[in-house]
Amino acid sequence: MTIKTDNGRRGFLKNSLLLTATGLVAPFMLKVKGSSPGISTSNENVAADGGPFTLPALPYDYNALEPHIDTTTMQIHHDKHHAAYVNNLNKAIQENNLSGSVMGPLALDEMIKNISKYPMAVRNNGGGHWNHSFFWKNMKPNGGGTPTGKLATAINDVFTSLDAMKTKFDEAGTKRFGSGWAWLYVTKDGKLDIGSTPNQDNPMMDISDIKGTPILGLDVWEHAYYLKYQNKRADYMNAWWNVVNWDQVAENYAAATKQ
Ligand code: MN3
Repeated sequence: MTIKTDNGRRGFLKNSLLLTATGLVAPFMLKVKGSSPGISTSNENVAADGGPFTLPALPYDYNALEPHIDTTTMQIHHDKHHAAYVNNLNKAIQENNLSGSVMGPLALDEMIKNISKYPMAVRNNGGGHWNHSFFWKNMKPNGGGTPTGKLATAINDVFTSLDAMKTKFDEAGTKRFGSGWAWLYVTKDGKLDIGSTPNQDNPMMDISDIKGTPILGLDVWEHAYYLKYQNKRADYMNAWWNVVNWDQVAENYAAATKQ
């Protein structure tokens, strides 16, 4: 009986310590919950690890992009791959004592733009976090179709037609050897261009061969398509145009050409 009581006390003390720890990160967790209306519970796992960065919830259900992007791929891609980038970014921030200078999404942008000053783990995982957060918003259920307004005009001016732009974009993605991303981006001169980056790099990074502000990006890592499309990256890219969120791309274009 005595031993049981001791265990009970120890258990109580342990729980109290956990509660204290939870109390310390409570504002952080509340922020996560507030920014993710009713989709994934995986956010809380990431928040529990601590660190300045959190996994954003998908802006739609896992199955929302079927049949073009399958449910299981979306679950693994978001809950495992993107979550791992966030966790490993937080770890890299802690291990390199960078926490004082990194406080949120705006800081992530600044970090990405000056990535040559950071360790490789920050480049890979910070890039992974930025790219995937951007990628989810670039898609939506019943997407596809054609862009309108200034974006449509700019695409026609630079590439002659939407189809010609898609062909160039598809080439950038299929020709990327190994893992990487295809991008439609705005250059410093305010012009549209297309290119690709390796690994988790992107055109905002100061080390990138192509430079500018991304307005549309496609993940061509095998983890993004292998379950449904196996080795057929071109088929995946072709299907992906059916879920592109052109309203979001137009917003990105407006923001990128304002500066
Ligand atoms: Mn990915």
